[in-house]
Amino acid sequence: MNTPSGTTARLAGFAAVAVAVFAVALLVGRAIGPVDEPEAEPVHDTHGERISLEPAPAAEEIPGGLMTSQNGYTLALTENRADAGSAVPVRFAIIGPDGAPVTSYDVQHDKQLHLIAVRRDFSGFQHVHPTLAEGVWGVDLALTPGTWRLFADFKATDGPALTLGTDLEVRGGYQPVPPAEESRTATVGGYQVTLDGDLAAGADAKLTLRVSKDGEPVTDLQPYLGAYGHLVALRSGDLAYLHVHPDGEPGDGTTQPGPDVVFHTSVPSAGTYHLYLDFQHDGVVRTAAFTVTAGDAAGGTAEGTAGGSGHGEKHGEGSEHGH
Ligand SMILES: [Cu+2]
Repeated sequence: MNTPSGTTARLAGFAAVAVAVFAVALLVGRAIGPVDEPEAEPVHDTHGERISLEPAPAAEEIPGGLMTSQNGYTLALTENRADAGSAVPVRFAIIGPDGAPVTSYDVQHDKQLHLIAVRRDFSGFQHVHPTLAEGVWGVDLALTPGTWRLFADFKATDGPALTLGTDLEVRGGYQPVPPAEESRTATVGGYQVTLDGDLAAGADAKLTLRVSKDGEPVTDLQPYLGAYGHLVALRSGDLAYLHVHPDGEPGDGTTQPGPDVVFHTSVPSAGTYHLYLDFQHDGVVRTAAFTVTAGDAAGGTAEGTAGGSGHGEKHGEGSEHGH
């Protein structure tokens, strides 16, 4: 099967890939930065060869969470297998460029490290803040059987802001849930949250999340980790991770504590995204979940969204967790 010419073709293919990877590395090196900081405008090369109607190379917008190791830092679970349960201890370390667990972190959004855990079929989501003891982070997670993706969002002192991802296999009878339908209304703990706005690949999108309770707009949201809301977007398929913070900050004189929380974000490609909004009210942090489809860069809507918004019968799942 491996004829010499086939081998040559394959080698040529590898060379092309190597060049592409190198280009990606360059682009990432330039574009890298905290994914969660709202940028005034998306990073776009304005050199002549890129001013065209062709879609820009995807490499420009490589999101976080896809890699276990990056820039010399590695997310290492103490054990990558776990039992199911409502409070399963999970421990991990961030191994630094020197091969030792990182013990010094910069605080970002009130915490040294943010851990997001999501089952790969999107049937579970947790955003928690582990505690650090001698380089080892520990936290209890509520885990159901299946494969969970864990995202560690952190900045080691003197290191870059990173989001690393790794898988945790949870034992037991795994029942994958059906793919979520488009859903722009979430009900959680007596609250209803609606999502307005459309995602488009490579283009800035304004998303407005409105929180109400018993039919009344909630106008006294509480700051949670320095904002009235935190939005995590995960791409269907590979769980590429985007962490978005809203426009304005509590106490800045203009930002209202609800009912609307406004986000600006740009997703890297067309397709389905799962969005999770953390918000705090009456001392409890709740998570509202949505599923939306991003259109292509030209502003069109990807196929499969003919049902339109608000059509899905299946409302976003929600969760409550105290902090
Ligand atoms: Cu966090």
